[in-house]
Amino acid sequence: HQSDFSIKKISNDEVKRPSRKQLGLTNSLHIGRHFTVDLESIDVPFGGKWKPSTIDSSIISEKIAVLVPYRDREEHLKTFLSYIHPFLQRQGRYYGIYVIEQHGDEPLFCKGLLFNIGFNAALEDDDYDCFIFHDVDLIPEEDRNLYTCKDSPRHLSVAIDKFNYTLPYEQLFGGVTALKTSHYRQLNGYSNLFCGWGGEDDDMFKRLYRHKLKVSRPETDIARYKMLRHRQTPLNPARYALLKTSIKRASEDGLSSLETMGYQMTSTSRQRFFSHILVNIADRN
Ligand code: NGS
Repeated sequence: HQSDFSIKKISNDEVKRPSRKQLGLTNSLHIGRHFTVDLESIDVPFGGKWKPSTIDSSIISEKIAVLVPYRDREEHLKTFLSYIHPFLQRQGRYYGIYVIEQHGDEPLFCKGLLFNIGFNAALEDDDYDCFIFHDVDLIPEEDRNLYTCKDSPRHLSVAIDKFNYTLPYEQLFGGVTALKTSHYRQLNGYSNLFCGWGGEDDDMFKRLYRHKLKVSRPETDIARYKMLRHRQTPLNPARYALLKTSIKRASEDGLSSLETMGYQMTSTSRQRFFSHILVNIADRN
């Protein structure tokens, strides 16, 4: 089913968001040795949801939602969208792209909270079986890296050019991951408490451990990614302290505590290449 995903104005805050002109530019994009993609040439319905014209039941009938937490990275978002749509279409996936954008007074970027909000919003839009949690700065290089969920949660960004295509540490579960809807619920989603760079993915790894869910990974010659260059975003000063209480917090901090988090969903709308969830997060201090 396709539910109504119309704009629901909740607050009248002055909202700074990328203009359509900025997002739908006609110029071409280059990434290192990659070929060039022209965003205008991408054939996807308004709102960034797509399905193959004939669903071959021998392939996969799964519906996947790609969640992209976002703030203030227009160039990356354009590049990401220009690569991800053709990539998922070549894989013949039924998919929707959801960009969850943070605005408001909170100075730090609260990725886990945005993922949890995006998870609920995407499920209001369609009955997704599988979620891909995706950093906007990671571009998959190999079509064989199938965006799908399996019986184990999957870590997909195994080999990133920045780390010479090797895994920096065995417990890494950040960058790009794939989890079944049922697993994400079981895990109580991400912690809402990590704001600023680092740690929310390590906290998630501990949640997986707590539920005895083993991580699976594609081969390093397949799960290859290009990381787009950017300045280091402000670190989360509390991340190491928070990681000491991961297991204790897991059942109360996450999807189950979203309502207490003091954010406002400013709007949900269909943009040219994605569905947009705009969230106002107030300063926590
Ligand atoms: C760890 C961070 C993770 C992060 C990983 C790789 O140190 O959140 O580096 O980062 N953990 C803490 O800070 C506690 S990367 O270089 O890929 O951006 O994902």
